[in-house]
Amino acid sequence: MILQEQQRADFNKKGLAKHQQHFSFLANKLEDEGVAVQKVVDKLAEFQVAIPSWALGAGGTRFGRFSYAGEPATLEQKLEDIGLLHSLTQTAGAVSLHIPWDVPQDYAAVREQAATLGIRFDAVNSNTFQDQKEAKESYKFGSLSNTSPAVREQAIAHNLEVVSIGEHLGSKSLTVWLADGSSYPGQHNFQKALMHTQNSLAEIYEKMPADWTMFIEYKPYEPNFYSTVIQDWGTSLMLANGCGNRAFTLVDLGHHLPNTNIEQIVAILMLKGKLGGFHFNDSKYGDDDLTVGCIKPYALFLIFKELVYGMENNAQNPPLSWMIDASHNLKDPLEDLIQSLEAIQEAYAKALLVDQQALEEAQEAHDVTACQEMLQNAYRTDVRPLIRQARLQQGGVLSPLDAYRQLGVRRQLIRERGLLSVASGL
Ligand code: LRH
Ligand code: MN
Repeated sequence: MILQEQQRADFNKKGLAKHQQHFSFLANKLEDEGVAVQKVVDKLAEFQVAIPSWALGAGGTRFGRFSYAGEPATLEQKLEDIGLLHSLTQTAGAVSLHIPWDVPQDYAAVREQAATLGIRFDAVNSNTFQDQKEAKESYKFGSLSNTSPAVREQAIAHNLEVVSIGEHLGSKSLTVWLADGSSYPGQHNFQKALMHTQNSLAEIYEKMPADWTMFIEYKPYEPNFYSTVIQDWGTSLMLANGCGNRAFTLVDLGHHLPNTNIEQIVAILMLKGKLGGFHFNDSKYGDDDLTVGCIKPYALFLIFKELVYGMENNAQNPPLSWMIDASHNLKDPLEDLIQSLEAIQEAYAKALLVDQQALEEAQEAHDVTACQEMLQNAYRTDVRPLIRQARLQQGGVLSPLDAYRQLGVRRQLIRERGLLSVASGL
């Protein structure tokens, strides 16, 4: 389903006057406080988040999966859905593919469709946490860290195949997440597992095109429940340093033990110039892959406060890859993604309101209360008129979720695809 320009304009007509009233009120207030409002709006307008190709259908858990009607059953239908998200929000102009869940059948056609929809190919993800039917070796006991050279070679070859698929689409980065680990004490030789992983990653890194980057994603547990080879940011950083200056860490918000100070990790990684990208989601307990900002919105704001500081002060850190990594067990996947995109833009907009210089002066003066108040004032600002203005500026709609519902998108998708179409992915 493609949304026509006129449909978006008609939809916006109703709310335009009220928006302009809200926007000018907020803009005047912020300008009085010294905020360059148009600069904030422009930054929001250029901010693009990659949509995970594996999260456009209903997700599931080991206790079951409840499919969602009208799911995209092909890569082409997934790109169509991302195109629709982008036409509504103007902030979803990229896709992150997961291989082999989304192997393009016709590269030229997929490239052309994506270009027409204004979607670029961000990082491609390898998958050595599931065995493929025709595979000679099994990843049951690990992949790049496996004690068996044959298994490691198979996993290395798969990662290089993923890179070549990405090359055909114009992607420039590979994301490696390993389920490798152990579930029982004594099962693993920790040192050998890490050395095999380092050497395997180095081999992939050496064979990647010279203009490609590697993102190494860490996770403390699941599917292994005693140890994970790449368990935390320090291990990911060490492995990235072991590969070279085109290897970086990837922070998935759900991959931290309870109460971990993720914003401090972000600050350290940016200072070291080794933060490559993000997988945005939210969680209450484990890697719950819930809608961004639905459980800990203040924590997300604090993370963006460090990202804004880093983007202004750490030229040594490359531009970041922004991606969502969520799983939709209960809600319409597209509505869930619209909510996540809104929450990400909101956290970013609030972080852009922080007067970094005034904050630094208060920090130097140990005026703790003033430091806290500056952050909370920014966080307590309703920035939604700024986000709407950025969308409007790019040709999007004022309220994507309302438009999605009022335009009956899901009903249309069900008419086109039927009730039983199932999307590949998690
Ligand atoms: C692992 C992970 C990783 C993906 C997978 C779909 O939990 O976050 O990023 O490969 O989810
Ligand atoms: Mn992830």
